[in-house]
Amino acid sequence: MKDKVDTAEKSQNFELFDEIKFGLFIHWGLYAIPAGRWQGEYVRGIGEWIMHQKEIPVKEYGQLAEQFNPVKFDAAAWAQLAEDAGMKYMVITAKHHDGFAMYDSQASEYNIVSATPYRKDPMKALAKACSDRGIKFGFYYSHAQDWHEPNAAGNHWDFPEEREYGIYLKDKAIPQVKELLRNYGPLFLIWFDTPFLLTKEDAIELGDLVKHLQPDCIVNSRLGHGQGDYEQTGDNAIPIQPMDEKWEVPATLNETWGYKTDDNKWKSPADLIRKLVNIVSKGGNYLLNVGPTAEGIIPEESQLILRAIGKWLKVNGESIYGTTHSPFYYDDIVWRCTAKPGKLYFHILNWPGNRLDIPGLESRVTGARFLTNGNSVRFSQSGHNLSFELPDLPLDPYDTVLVAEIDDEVARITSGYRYNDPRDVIVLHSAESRFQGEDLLYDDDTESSYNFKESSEPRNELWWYIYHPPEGKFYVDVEYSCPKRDAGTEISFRRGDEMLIDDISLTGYLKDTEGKFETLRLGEMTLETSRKYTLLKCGLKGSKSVQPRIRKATLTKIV
Ligand code: JFZ
Repeated sequence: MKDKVDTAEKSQNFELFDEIKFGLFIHWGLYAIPAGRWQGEYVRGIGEWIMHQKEIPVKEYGQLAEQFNPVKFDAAAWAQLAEDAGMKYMVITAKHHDGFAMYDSQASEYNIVSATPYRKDPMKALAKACSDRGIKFGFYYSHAQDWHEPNAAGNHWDFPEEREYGIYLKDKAIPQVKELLRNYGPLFLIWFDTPFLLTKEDAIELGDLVKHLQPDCIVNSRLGHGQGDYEQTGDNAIPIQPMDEKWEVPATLNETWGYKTDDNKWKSPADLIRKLVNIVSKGGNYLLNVGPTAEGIIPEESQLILRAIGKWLKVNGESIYGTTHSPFYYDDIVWRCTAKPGKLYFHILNWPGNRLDIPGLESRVTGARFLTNGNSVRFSQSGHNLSFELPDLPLDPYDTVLVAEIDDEVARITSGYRYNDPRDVIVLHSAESRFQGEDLLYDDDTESSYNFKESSEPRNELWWYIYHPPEGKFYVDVEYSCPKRDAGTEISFRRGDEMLIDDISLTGYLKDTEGKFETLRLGEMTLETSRKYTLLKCGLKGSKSVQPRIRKATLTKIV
């Protein structure tokens, strides 16, 4: 990772970022007023994009400011929610793509203090409430897209002309980033986004500006052009194996970032806790989003979900905070592992019955217990095979954590089982994919996804992110089941790049599997190491009903 702002090693915040794992993302702005409806009509897509989606003129959208009066906003309550959820940092939209500053800005009149009846700066209160509770505080700042400005990226309906990004950068983005760094105390991080238009020099300039004003403040990689301190993936996109570099998954609780009245597709605490564990076990952080209303209220559902996660973390936090990623490669979805010096935490996500087998550990286990109740766990170890005796049922509905003490500070793993050992077979579990589209469902019993309804954008697909992909040619096999009436459904398996553009596509046709799961070879596909990651997508076409199921895809190296 050359070319990065070279401060990561020195930054205390970066070290801390790696320890604290779990944060609260907040998307709050004028878009909370329409809340996903415009002129009485439901608007598709993420709520904070409504201006873009409906191509609302600046003049018209700007009038929303006159109504923005979040009298119920309570900074202490928001920070308290983060604390209750077990979250250790908070990132809030200082200015999103709509260009409206949610803080007191001298650089632009288009801000909450100058342009709304509220007339106060909620960010001041929030920065303080977080600091009072020891929660690290940072800002999201849209540095490239600004639909209010003729020279920024994004607004082609008011400003169809050529733009000069440099003007916007100099007149608005840089002055505002300076304000944020100067007026809100020490910032933990700045979260830039969608780096369109800006050159590498622009990205370096902004990055340097942050480090100049606050050397310890960290910056995410959406600053652009390979700059920034750490990577982040897309919404709920989780890499399939552990990685050494630091990364973060920003994710929604429903399907929008900014508040939308009609979005009730809440994820369950179970799903989110498992994702948190999965992410942390692979070396990432989880930044979970809430979208407060225009009155300043965080939706009740979001609060309930977050507090349920916090309850689990109260008991099991030891296995999350301050841990390092799994030393093991993952072949299945039964368990995940986090580590501390002399300890391995096995997170049992899919109960395997009375025994948990872990292959590949060279270190000797000296003791094991469940985190939930402290009861010791019987185990046996011979060679590199370790087995734990388990009760019939999980002790925790989400994730039963088992702590094993080992006789090494850092676990020694058998060659071939290490997290970064190259593999000739890559298994892509449905359960580990990102569900793209709004309809997909998952069934625990058959470990398969279903409900691949025909839809336009976004399509219903499973997406897998393979970071550091091995090089070579692979057979692509898909394990699926399909009832008679859906026989003939087309299945596609596509390779995409970081810009989500497909460059290879394989297709096949499902047959009636008479209720069983079968494997279909779709063809051959090449993977290249040169990419940051390989994105693989699998979807169905022409499925009239919701019945075909996909359990997993397997890539097998052709030698
Ligand atoms: C961006 C924003 O456009 C969106 O409104 C929200 O703020 C979100 C957190 O970030 O959307 C993105 C940007 C990048 C990816 C996905 C969504 N990505 O790289 O997959």
